Amino acid sequence: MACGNGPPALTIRARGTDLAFYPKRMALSAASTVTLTFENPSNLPHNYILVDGNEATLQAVNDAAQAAGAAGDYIPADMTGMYAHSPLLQSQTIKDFSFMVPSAGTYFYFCSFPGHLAGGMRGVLTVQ
Ligand SMILES: [Cu+2]
Repeated sequence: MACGNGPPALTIRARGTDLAFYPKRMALSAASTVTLTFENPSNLPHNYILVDGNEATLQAVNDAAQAAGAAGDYIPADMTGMYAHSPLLQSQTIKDFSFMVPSAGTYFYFCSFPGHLAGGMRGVLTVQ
């Protein structure tokens, strides 16, 4: 979790064939830039998309991601409802990405690779 001195840094992981993020819950401070290290030692491609804490937004962004398709790495070109996203990580890769933490509130993150949201690959970010 982000605390103490220095820029906040967090690690998120996928595992094996699980359709899940570890951790499933994260907490950050508002108005900071965070660097997230995404480790994907699993057997599947994954990404991380941060959206507002609204189920309808989550589903709409996931629908847009499916429309973007493999050619778009399942990431909508239109950032509507999105606060940040990682690149698509192939199996056995690690990537860092940075983003500005949004204002205080509850946000959802999920993987838009086909079938992964339906499989439960999602989590909750709390910003204080
Ligand atoms: Cu995934």
